[in-house]
Amino acid sequence: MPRAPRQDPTLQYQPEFVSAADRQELDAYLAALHPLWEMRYSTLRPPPAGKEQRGLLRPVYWLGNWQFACLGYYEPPRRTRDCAVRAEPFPPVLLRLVAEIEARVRARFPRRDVPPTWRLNTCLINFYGERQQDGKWVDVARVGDHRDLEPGPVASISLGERALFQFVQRGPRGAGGTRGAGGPRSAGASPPVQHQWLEDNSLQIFGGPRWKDELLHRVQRVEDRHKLTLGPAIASFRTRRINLTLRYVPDEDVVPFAHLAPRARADVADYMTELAAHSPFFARALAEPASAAHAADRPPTRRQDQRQDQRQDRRQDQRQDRRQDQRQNRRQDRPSARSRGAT
Ligand SMILES: O=C(O)CCC(=O)C(=O)O
Repeated sequence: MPRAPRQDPTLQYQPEFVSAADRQELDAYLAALHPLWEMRYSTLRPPPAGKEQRGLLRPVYWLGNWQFACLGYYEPPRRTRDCAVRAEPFPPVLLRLVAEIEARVRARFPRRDVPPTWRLNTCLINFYGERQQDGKWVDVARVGDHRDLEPGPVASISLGERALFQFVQRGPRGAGGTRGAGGPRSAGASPPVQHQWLEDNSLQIFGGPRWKDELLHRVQRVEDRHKLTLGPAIASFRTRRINLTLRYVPDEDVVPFAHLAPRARADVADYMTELAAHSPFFARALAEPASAAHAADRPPTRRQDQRQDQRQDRRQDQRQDRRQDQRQNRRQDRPSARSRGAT
């Protein structure tokens, strides 16, 4: 299996990125978090046609903005409203690490691959491990094939047991995933085109059209060599790896909980209540009165919900068709590798 090309600035790997002192600070910060087990779809209505309700494979915590799975993940230009809910700021140790990563990206990435306003203002913290289900411990330490749709490079810091991270070709339309902490396709379906073992304290950065758009990525498995139990304590779960994925969501797309549309607010109210029980930030957000813009709105009826889902599905299909046509046209216009070499 090919390893990451070392000269490509849009795919970087650095072992031992996190110093011992920063690691200690990170561990203390993480140990005090209260991650959530989210459901993939809203529990207030049936899942979209052809989809099944399910829990995510792992508990998560978001910083900067929280992309609740049931609101659909941030997916510009299709979905940018009411899906990135303002969340707690980064702790000082993460701000320092982020400054270093941003400087590295600006120094090494081609300018065309870094949007002018790009900065790492969003962090998804994934907790990987095994879960107790019906009295048995079940390994759920993986993520299915998906893309991260936020604009610009994505960086990820790995802590704990090492993980096998793979890039894979996108499958035929409809078969491959777009997004999701949990992944629409199970890990392992298609052969990898690139892999990297992500070690304890390492940093990986990827961006540009190849790694962000053309390929999907996944976490195939996480080793269990050291029998680690990382904090925080999570009921019926043993964490052996924590990954912090850093991304960029434009500020104008991050919405305070009080400004969410009524349907979205209702969808995430229980999660907000759970978060608020452990976090002054979320307690304040929950106590804020709903924005005047939405206070008078009624939640949509079930039929309106269904129509909206259908419209979104249709628009996504049309966009995928267009993208596929464009790719095909580009391929036809392009001289083949051999003919390029001959000119
Ligand atoms: O855990 C990792 O290394 C990657 C996580 C990931 O792919 C994601 O959060 O989108």
